[in-house]
Amino acid sequence: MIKSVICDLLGIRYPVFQGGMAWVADADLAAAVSESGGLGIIAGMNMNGEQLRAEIKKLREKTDRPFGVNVMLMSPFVAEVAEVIVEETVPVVTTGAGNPLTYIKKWIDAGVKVIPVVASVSLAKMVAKRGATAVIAEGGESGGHIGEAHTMPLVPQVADAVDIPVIAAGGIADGRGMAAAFMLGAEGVQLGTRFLVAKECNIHQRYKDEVIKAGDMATVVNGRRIGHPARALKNPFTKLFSARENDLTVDDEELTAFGTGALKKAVKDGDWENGSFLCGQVAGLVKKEQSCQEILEELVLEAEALLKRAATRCE
Ligand code: TUI
Repeated sequence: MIKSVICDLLGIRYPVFQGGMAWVADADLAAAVSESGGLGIIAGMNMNGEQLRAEIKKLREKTDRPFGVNVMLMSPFVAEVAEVIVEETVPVVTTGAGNPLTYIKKWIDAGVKVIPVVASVSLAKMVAKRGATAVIAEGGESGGHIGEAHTMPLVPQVADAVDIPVIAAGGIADGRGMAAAFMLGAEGVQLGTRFLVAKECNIHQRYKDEVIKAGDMATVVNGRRIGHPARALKNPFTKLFSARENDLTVDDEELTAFGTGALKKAVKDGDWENGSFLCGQVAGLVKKEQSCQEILEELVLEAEALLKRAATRCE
């Protein structure tokens, strides 16, 4: 059994988080992950306060295990979502795509454990000083909105810089990635792409099929020009987006408008022509639909075997 301080801190069996993927991570997915021993996380991104409250209620009807809510700091609903987290005493909040300092004290005072996603050492140090329970160091191999650093250099530098546990994210889909993350100094891992194809994940079947079909070169990053680089499966939408991004007669506002609503089209309609199928570089490692229980058990068993074998590699 892999031992980690993060399991004791959060009251979970496996040191595995499911990423709080916008439009994807609902109560069904998060409850299945938490019920299977990981930390299920509801995405607050695409919901207003009352929608989030309903999703939390739904999760609590399915499991009494700890869970998290992800706050996407660029969401138009960030203030009301932050308030609902306090009112519902959500056990864990993760944040992404920005600096969460405005909300950290309010959440900690309400007894919420705060675990921000950081893409740099400087933000990791800042949130550690303000009382974060842990940080998620997410590398640019991830799907969705990404920072500049990648997982291999980012995780050990963050681990060296802070005294709180580090969860590694970005580029992890199996036990090999999990074992490697522990070698880099992580105390846990967060996976998004692998959970896209979980049986309990309610996205359109076309999205799952495209992830399963994808190979090592299947993703592309767009949106740097508008300050929101995001990794997605290459498709007609990313091709057109990229052409417009490189066309200086298209202004930033127009480019932003072109991307708006594209993730929903992928998740809800499986619209391959017009949708943004956010996905990590590990898509090529994701081969089949499985239950969350199967994913977690396979992941942890593989990692344990590798870490045990690693101990016999040296005399
Ligand atoms: O947030 C994510 N991934 C996301 S959010 C999202 S919603 C969206 N939909 C369409 C287009 C764009 C976004 C989809 N995927 N991951 C966490 C994450 N946070 N990755 C990188 C960061 C990050 C970057 C910079 C965190 C902090 C940061 O610091 C900025 C600062 O102000 O210091």
